Formats: sequence, structure tokens, C-alpha cells
Amino acid sequence: MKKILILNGPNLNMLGLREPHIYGDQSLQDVEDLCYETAHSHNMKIDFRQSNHEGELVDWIQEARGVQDAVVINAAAYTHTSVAIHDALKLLDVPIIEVHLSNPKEREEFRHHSYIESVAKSVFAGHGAKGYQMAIDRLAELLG
Ligand code: CA2
Repeated sequence: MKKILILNGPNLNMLGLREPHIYGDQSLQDVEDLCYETAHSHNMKIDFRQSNHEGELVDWIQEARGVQDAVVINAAAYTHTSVAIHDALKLLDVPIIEVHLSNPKEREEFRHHSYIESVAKSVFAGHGAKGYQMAIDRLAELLG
């Protein structure tokens, strides 16, 4: 059974509580449930995590080496700032998919640059929680 690590960055634990017009009204638990159902339908296993700490995300990415078959990451604000997460992802030799609930390229200019996209096989942005589902479907194709 293929294993997918799904990482969520800072403040995504607050999902559904504020700014539903930008991020939707689903909670992070709802997103996890959707990921679980999607992965289950492909006979894949997920490890779904969230952290507000850059170093913890880096640790989890390092620990994925040789353990996980793919990574889905919504690095949230660290998308636009973190060379450390970029470098950690670069050390992996499994497919990486970048996901965003909103489309950062259509928002403030400081969200336009992503340190993740150059190491990602695909990016799904602006589809809300469904973007996570799209990422898992894509990985099911890639991992065969
Ligand atoms: O659209 C996305 O998924 C983002 O990764 C979300 C980040 C943002 O910094 C990125 O530019 C795009 C922000 C996550 C904050 O989540 C909140 C959830 C509820 C209320 C307020 C913020």
C-alpha cells in the first residue's frame, strides 16, 4: 500500500473559523476526512499533519525519506518565505504536490512567489479543499 505524507503549515489549524470567503468553511478535520476517503478509494494510506513551526515541518520532511511514497504540502505562509522547506523537499526522491486552498497568484503580490513550486510535480491552487483530493488523485496516477 502506497503511503502519502500530507503536510499543512501555519494557521491552517484555524481553517473554517475565519475568512471563509477566502479559504472556505471546511475545518482542517474536514480536509483530513476528505483526504482519508480519497486515499482509501485508491488503496493508499495517508499521514496527515499540521504544524505552526517551520523546523517541525523540516523534521517531518526529513523523516519521510525512505518511508513515504509521496508528499502533498500546503506550506501556507512558509510557501512564500521558506528556503529551509524548499531545501528539505529537494532531498526527497518521491513526487511532491503543492496545494493551496486559495490561488496565491491572484492575491497580494507577496504571495506570488512560491519556494515549493520548483520542487513540485504539480500545483493545485484555488480549488478549496478539493485541491487536496485532486493532489491525491494525481498521485494515484503517478504511483500507478
Ligand atoms: O490558500 C492557501 O492554502 C494558503 O496556503 C493559505 C495560507 C496563505 O498564507 C497562503 O498564501 C495561501 C494561510 C493559511 C491561513 O489559514 C487561515 C485559516 C483560517 C483563518 C485565517 C487563516
